[in-house]
Amino acid sequence: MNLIPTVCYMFCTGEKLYKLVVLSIGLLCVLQAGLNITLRTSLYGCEDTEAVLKNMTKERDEMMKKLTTFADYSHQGWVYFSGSFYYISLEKKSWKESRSYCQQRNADLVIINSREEQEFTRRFRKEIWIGLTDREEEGIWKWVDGTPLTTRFWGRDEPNSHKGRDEDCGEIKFYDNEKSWNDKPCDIENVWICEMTLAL
Ligand code: 2F8
Ligand code: CA
Repeated sequence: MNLIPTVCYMFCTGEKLYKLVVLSIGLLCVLQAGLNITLRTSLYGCEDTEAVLKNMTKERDEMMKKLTTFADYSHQGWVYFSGSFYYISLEKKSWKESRSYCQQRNADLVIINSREEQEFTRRFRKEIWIGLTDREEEGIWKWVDGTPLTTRFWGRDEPNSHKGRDEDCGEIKFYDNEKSWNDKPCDIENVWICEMTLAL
């Protein structure tokens, strides 16, 4: 059967031609709508994949950074304990110089804010500078990050500004006792502990 004359017989005159045009437009619209939906779905899918990939890359980079920090500090003799790295010095310095040493290494003198951390620092059994001072205002003891003292481990009768001297810096002295802190003149030379808190 010859198709062209047949189709023409069905549609190519008057009202029939009009119907063919309307039908074609209708079909095109349906086709277009289908295409739009398909394209949108696949494009949104791409965006999602891209976002997931971006997130995974970010997480991987952060993890790598943490691992590198961990390796670097451990390699340089720092000890990890409960979310922080600690460095106990071999030499002795004044409180201020000790603090500078820590600050140059992205750390500060140790801030003791739990019994566990107190036990950890005490076990080194030395007279050690800690990050505690009342230099700004006599009698108002603050940690080096500006936070006030809440958990206290002062030794018996301490702090006492012994013999009326300025004892504005905190040390661990009576390490045989949990109550081991003492106030001492800041220019005396001690060993010290730095703390570098990890943002985990
Ligand atoms: O070196 C200062 C230090 O001297 C004494 O300890 C050995 C004082 N202790 C007492 O008086 C009990 C500390 O308070 C003082 O800081
Ligand atoms: Ca004292």
